[in-house]
Amino acid sequence: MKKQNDNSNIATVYIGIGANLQNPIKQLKQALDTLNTHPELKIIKTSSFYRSVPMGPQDQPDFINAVCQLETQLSPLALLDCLQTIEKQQGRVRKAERWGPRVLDLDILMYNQEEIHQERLIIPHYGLRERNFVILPLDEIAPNLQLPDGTLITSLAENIEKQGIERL
Ligand code: ROI
Repeated sequence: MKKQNDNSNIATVYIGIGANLQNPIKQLKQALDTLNTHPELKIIKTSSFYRSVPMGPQDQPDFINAVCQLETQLSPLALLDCLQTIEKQQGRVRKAERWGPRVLDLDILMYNQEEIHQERLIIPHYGLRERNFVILPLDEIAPNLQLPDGTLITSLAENIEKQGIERL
């Protein structure tokens, strides 16, 4: 029998987007355009853009950050491949320097309520709880979102440092 309206395998995913080189606002817009036109992805919501001071080495430009909510039938690893392809298309070169500047960073923050510990992929994203440039935009679009352990995004947002980040 033909399946109709079967959305049981559609995942709700949150993606973090960051850039601090080569006109970062343009890089974010272009990445969102690419995500939006990808046949396997559907953008449901996008946060405002935020300007944030760099976490890590300070001798690099400020970042522009945002998050978006997507629906997809791609598996976590297929989605990771897709995001890494977009990063490469926009000229990202992986450098040896840890936490250095980048043209575009696309991170899977959450994939449904799943916890994934694989060599290539840790979900929820390992830095999520500590990074105001992730938590504040997430709180803007999904305050009621819960981490797999039940922590509410909005309670993380209440307690996070708000210096060094500005909503644009
Ligand atoms: N710092 C900020 N503010 N925003 C980022 O997206 C970001 N990404 C990174 C490092 C270099 C850790 N610092 C960042 O990868």
